[in-house]
Amino acid sequence: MAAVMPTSAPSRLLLSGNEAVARAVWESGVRVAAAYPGTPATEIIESLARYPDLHAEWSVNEKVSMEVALGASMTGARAFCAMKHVGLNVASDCLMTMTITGAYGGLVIAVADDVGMSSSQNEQDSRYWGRFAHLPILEPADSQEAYEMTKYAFALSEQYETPVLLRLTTRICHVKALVTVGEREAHEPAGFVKNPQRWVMVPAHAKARIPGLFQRDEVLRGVSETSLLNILEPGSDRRVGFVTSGPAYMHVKEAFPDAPVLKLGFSYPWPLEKMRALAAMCDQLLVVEETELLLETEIKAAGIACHGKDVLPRMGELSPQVLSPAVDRLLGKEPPPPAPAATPMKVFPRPPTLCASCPHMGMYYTLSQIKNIIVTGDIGCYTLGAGHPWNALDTTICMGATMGVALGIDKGRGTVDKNKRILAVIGDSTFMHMGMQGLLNITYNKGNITVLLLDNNTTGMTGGQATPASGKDIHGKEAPRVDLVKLVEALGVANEHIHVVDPYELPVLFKTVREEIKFEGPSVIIARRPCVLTDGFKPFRPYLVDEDKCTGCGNCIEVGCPAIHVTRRDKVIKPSGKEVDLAFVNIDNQACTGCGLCVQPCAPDAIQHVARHDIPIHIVKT
Ligand SMILES: Cc1ncc(C[n+]2csc(CCOP(=O)(O)OP(=O)(O)O)c2C)c(N)n1
Repeated sequence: MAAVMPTSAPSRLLLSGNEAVARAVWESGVRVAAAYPGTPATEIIESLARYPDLHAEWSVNEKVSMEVALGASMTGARAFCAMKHVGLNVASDCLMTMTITGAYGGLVIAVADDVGMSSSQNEQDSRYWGRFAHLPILEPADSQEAYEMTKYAFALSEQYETPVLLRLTTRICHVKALVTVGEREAHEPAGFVKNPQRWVMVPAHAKARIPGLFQRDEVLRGVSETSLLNILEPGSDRRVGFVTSGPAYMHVKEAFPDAPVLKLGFSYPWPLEKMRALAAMCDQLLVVEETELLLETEIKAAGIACHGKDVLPRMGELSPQVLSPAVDRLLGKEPPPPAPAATPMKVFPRPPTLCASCPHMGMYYTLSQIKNIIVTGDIGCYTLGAGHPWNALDTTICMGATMGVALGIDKGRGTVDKNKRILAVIGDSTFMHMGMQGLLNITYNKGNITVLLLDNNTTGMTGGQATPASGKDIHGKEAPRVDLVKLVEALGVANEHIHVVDPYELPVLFKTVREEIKFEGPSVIIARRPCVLTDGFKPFRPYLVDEDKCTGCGNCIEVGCPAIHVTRRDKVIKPSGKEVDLAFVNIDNQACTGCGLCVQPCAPDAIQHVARHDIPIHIVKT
């Protein structure tokens, strides 16, 4: 388990933006903090869980985490939830009504946009949610600001009874800097006060509160106008002035240190008078915002001329290298020719792939060998099954979509697909998050689908967080463990069509999948083996290849294990005249953990255990 955070203030700590937010949440006297993991926000709650005197939890999804935070806020406690950008889509049903009830105890929502899509299925601009939900948005530009703005957000939330959105991006979340910190302040909740007009959102009550929402917008506009978080830096080179927020501010300062800048820390509602003042002092205005053209559109609507996405890209980070040529164009300068590309270093291609011995490989190897199937996928490490060498997934949309999409294909298919079997793949954490409803929908609507539930006992993709199916809580302590077989049965799958299999046992896997796809109705195959990166995984003796026996057939390569490498290629002409490629292999026994998956398709029996004395020290766990 992670070390406990130092709580007495050493005054300066080296913190990532995520850790700085966590520190500020703790110092703000928050009692309840909830999240579902998602890059780049995951470490906020992981870090927070290491502080004392507050309840931190992994909720099953982002909507639930927001509801938990709201419930705590209703008692007057300070509350917090964190999520990645797509998580806010999931939580949005709560968000859009929570904005009407407002907050009682300070309520802050940290949302982290994956600008540049380092680990997400899409790129989204969460600033839309602030506008949509009439919520103030704060945007830090570094770790110190992440800390300070988080603290301010709780005060703002309580003063105006509004949830506050803290918009982070990957760069803020993960970059470390020194942060001056303080101590935890006591914050005792006043208690839940029954008030149906406020907390029971039936139409009559909600209608009465909506005008308050618009009034709050106006009040917050005034607050933003005078906020010290919105800084107008006059600069000396007045040819182009910049409007910017978040980490883009740092990029502007790096590229144009002498230019006037309006830095928006309180970025919504934004300060109109300060904007006018900036426009008046420079020849042209450039809005540097990641990623959509929100400010630009609103500034233009306010009658202030500006440039933005006419010269800047609408996706990815706006680094100094991106900004400089755009400003050259505004100034009528020919941008300098791009520097001659350095000869790229020859690097062996390393596409993302599953880990050596990943239990998901057994399932994907199986699927890759079965013809006439359509396989819907979902989000997790197992999304990599769409790639080489398995090419086993036909769809991937968003968390939990696999079963809805599978049912749609089942019900929508015509004669062309009539004889195809449909399978839906999902991971255990994703199943808990949003998958259960999809399965219930399949059983209720009599879908003809085989669900492959890949239970690796963790949330692998985001670094191995606990789930209700892992029997551990956020602190690594024992927690009630949901029984997936009983759960699946309760969702309407007949017991004889629920199987628990070991994904390392290929013959059993093949047989079970083949049998269940013949069945006309819903079935679930739970492939159970712990993720190789978690404590639950126990390695076996590694293997290597007897090169005298290897015939170069390449069957083992199709398993997809990165511990297998090709040592030599050749070609043979078969008696039929057909030319066949051969790939002779060996196994990196530093990486191999002895799962035995590659041994099973090896016809010449060339894969053998490493002799005991050759076992590398680092994989021998006690
Ligand atoms: C709405 C949403 N929330 C969070 C994430 C981040 N995320 C991606 S996959 C995943 C869960 C993966 O766990 P699991 O389903 O158990 O599969 P594994 O990675 O262990 O194979 C999470 C939390 C996301 N992409 N979308």
